[in-house]
This record gives sequence, C-alpha cells and structure tokens, in this order.
Amino acid sequence: MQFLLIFGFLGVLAQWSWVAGSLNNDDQVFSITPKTQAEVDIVKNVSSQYETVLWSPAAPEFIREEAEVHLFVPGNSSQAVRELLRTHGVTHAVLLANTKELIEMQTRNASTDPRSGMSYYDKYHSLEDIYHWLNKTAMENPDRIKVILIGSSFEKRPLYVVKLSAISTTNTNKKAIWLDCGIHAREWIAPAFCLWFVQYSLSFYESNRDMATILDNMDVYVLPVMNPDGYKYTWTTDRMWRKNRSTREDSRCAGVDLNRNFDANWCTEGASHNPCSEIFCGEFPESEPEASAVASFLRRHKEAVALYVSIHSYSQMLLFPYSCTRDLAENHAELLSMAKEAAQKIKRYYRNNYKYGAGAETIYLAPGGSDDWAYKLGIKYSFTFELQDRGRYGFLLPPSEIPRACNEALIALKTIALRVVERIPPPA
Ligand code: 9B3
Ligand code: ZN
Ligand code: ZN
Repeated sequence: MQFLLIFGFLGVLAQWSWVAGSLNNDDQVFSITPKTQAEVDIVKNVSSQYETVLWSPAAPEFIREEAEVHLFVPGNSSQAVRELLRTHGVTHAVLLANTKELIEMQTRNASTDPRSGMSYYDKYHSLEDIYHWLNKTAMENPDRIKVILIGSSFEKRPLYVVKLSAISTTNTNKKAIWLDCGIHAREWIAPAFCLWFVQYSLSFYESNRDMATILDNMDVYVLPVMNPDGYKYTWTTDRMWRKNRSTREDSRCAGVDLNRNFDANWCTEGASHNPCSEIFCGEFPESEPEASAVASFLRRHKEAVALYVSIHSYSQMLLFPYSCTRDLAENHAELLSMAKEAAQKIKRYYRNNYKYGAGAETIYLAPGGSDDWAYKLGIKYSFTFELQDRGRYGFLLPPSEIPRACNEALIALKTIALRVVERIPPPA
C-alpha cells in the first residue's frame, strides 16, 4: 500500500513536470521594458538570481527605466522567471521562442569548402574552419596577403592577423587600417564580417574605384577572431558566452571582458572587478593575452595605423571615442561627421538606421575599451561598429542576413576609410 502510494505520487510528479516542461522547455529571449525603479530592481534580480543571460544591456548595472532589456531565458528557468515577473506585474514579450532552431540553423553547413565561392561567406564558420580559410586564402594570394602571428590566446590558440596589400605600389607613405572582429565570442556576425571584408578586398580591388583608392594608400591588418577561445566555446558549449576563457585561482568564474581590459580609464564606472560579471575588467590592464597581443602590435605600428575599427554586434551603431568618459574627443566634430556620412550611406543604400556618436552618450559609459585605448595611443580615427540587428534576432542573426549586415558595415568602413585617406598628409 505504501509502495503504491509512493509510486502514485512519483507518477503524478513526473506527469506534472512533463506538462510544465512541455509548456515551455524551449530557451527563449524576453523583451522587458521596466517602467519604474522598482521594476528595474526586479529585472536586475531576475537576471542575477536565475540562470539567464543578459543580451542587452551587457550587464545588470546598465538596466534603466524605460530602456528595453533583452534577456535570454533557458528552458529550465523559464517557468520561474515568468512567475516572478507576473507576481510583480512586470510585463514581458517573447522576442524569440525558437532559439534551438536558430542555433541549429547557424551551425549547419558550417564546414563547406572555401572553394565553393561566394556562398562560403554567407554562413557562420567554426574556428577550425576559419583557420583553414585563412591558410588557404593566404596560399592562393601570396602577392596580396601575409599572415602575421601576433600572439596566442589564454588556451594557446594562435592569433593570426591577415595583412592585405595592393599588389604593387610605389607609395612610400603607406598608412594602415587595423580591423578586428570577434572580441566578444557570441557576436558571430563580427568574424563573418572580417572574412567578408578580406574576400571583398581581394575580389574588387580591380573593379571598385573606392577599394583601389583605399588599398593603394593603406594596408589593412585584419584580425578575424580576437577571442578564439571564447568563439570556440560558443560553438561547443555555450552559445551566449561573451568573454575570453581565462581562469584564475581565486574564482570559479571564467573569463575577462576583453573590451574592458584595455588601459583607458581601466575598471572605472561601467566595468566590474567581479570575475563572475560579464564586464569583468581582469586583474590589471592588458592582463589578458588577447588584449596584450593587440595592444603590443598596435604600439609597434602606431606610426602607420591611421584608422582603428573594431566590429561588434548587435544594435546598429557607429561609435567613436570616448566611451570611458563623457568628455568629448579632441576631434569629436570630425569623427561625428565621418560617422554621420557612413550612417547616411547605409540609410540610402540599405534603408537601415544606424545610430552614431561618442560611445558614452550613445550606449553607456564604459571604460577599458579597445577603441578608446587606440585613440589615446594616437590613432585619431577610431571606431566601434555594432552591426545588425536591433534585437529581432540579436546574437542569433540568421545566416540569410549575413550579406546585408556585412554590406552595411562594408559601406560604412569604405566611407570612413576614404575620408581618412584624404587626410593623410603628403610625404615630407
Ligand atoms: C564598449 C566600450 Cl568600453 C567601448 N570603448 N566601445 C564600445 C563598447 C560597446 C561594446 C561593449 O564592449 O559593451 C558593445 Se558589445
Ligand atoms: Zn561586443
Ligand atoms: Zn554589442
């Protein structure tokens, strides 16, 4: 009898959890706009107490009244999160209900052959695939591409930079563009853009006048994946991972936010000393091998590098210094007019809106970023692009959207690079 009772009870439990699970065992993304400070606090609590991942803003500190929050909610905490929101009268909308499908879509066809032409570039690729692509592209274009090893990641993966040049020029005053992608692991469109850009430069140097003007005057250093350990981790273990994968003895939490690890008002307001935070600044500036490799390379090449561009996603913004202070950059007006022209071009060609402005006033006060650091080093044209979209898919932008997202970024980059070329002083 007792046996039957227990058995029956277990049966009910199993059935109940089956029902609860099937109601919503999917990972979802919620959109929540807190209306009051009390609601702000509730949303902050939810994001820290449950196994959720903040998509936007990057950390709970930045949650504000009337500002939309995007929260990734794994299936197993979905019920609890929805209940908590409901009991406090905080409304939410489901932005994405099919994240599993979206993730599958993104990793399908991941290893097509680089020789399959343009279609290689409208897919996302695993880290191994990207290394393979890099080798192959370099071998096939020995007169245009050099591969430079600038360092290695925490887990000892190589950090390769592609140096793109025009075939032969007599230009003795050649400057350079630095382009890095994938500082943040989950922002997959970023590495996709670096590959897109390299391919575009190789294919259209002859036929596109702007591209020729740019490459005749500037070499381009492209770092396709600045955070290879994190990127790898998003393919194998956690699609929503942002930071690198460094570990330390004093914490169970892994990872430093590489875009808070540079020496620009390092770890002041807008970054965190807590290793478990998504915006953990690390132990000291350039404590991370990935940031240190980039900073060392730029220090060695600062005379040549005239334009610094870092690619992120999402939210469609063209940002420039400063993010680490509300002070205006010395050439703020010039940077603003470049960003404005780029945004207008995107609007004209693709009917898509990009916000532009200094980081601190356009998104949030954030110290330790690579663009601010490069600017302080003396690279007076320094930008961070946040590519598509504005939250419809967020970090899970479907592969079908890659071409448009990349073409938008390309037009912005070309516009700004041309303006920089015009400003290069003639050789003395
Ligand atoms: C942040 C900083 Cl610190 C910077 N200097 N420029 C841009 C950003 C925005 C990105 C970030 O790291 O949060 C957006 Se994903
Ligand atoms: Zn980012
Ligand atoms: Zn971002």
